[in-house]
Amino acid sequence: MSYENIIAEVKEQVSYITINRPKQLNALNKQTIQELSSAFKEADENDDVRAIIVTGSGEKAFVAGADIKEFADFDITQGKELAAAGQEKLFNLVENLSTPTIAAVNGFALGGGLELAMSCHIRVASDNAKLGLPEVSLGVIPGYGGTQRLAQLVGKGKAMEMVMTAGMITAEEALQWGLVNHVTFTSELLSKAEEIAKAIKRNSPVAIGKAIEAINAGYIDGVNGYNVEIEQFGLAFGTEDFKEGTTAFMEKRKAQFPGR
Ligand code: DAK
Repeated sequence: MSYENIIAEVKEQVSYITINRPKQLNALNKQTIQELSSAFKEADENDDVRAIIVTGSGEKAFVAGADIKEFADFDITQGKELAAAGQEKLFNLVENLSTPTIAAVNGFALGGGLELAMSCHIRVASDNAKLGLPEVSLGVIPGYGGTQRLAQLVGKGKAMEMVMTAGMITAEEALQWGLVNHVTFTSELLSKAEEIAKAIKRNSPVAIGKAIEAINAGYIDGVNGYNVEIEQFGLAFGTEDFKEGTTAFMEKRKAQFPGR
């Protein structure tokens, strides 16, 4: 599929999705959210793709937030509808993909940009990255899952402070707070994300999908994560990947997982 605001390509079983509006610091307008949604779905449905890396074009920003010019004149109903649609279409979609997603945060990750990074399963940041949820400085609150996912990642107290002050934290602080998994020099950001993707590629994609589902289940209200784990654990025994993984171990060779 061809896109206007993003670049999507697959190399060596990794899907690279690059948000490409550098003049607007890759701000997320409606069309970009739609394109990202399609690209993530397309990558997840491609059996050849074992990991997805999402990043921003240029050296300055991952994503500097939702496009302020677009939502400036919204009313209450539009705000609510668009938050619900956006969460469903992109942010919840990404969090629940069975293909691992890695955000390579190359600069500003603000508002909707940080919310996108937080929807991903893993985050790597360049040392010049600045992260924040500045929504209250505009008179709104984070609307793409930020109030929930930030508290899950850094704890309630730090989330409260970040949201209320609308301040930005550095990559190093984000690392200390557990908001990102790794910090690298800017020039090494993509290779660090690729190194993680490479390690993931060695393992069973079916088992990874089940593990993602079980981990996420613990954060869904009313769902018992342990029960989901038991269910998914049991189902794993019926997969070709399980047969291949155990056979390869006994034959002292590397497993070649069929992904079924
Ligand atoms: N939206 C639109 N344009 C943006 C933008 C954004 N979020 N961020 C930057 N730009 C544009 C600037 O307007 C500027 O465009 P020109 O003036 O050159 O045409 C260009 O990108 C370069 O930006 P600056 O000149 O400002 O660059 P600086 O290096 O001086 O500053 C900055 C970088 C990141 C500190 C600054 O650009 C900045 O403060 N940007 C805004 C950050 C921000 O507040 N982001 C929005 C967070 S709130 C919703 C759901 C969710 C949300 C909203 C609605 N609904 C469901 C309705 C979420 C909201 C947010 O994300």
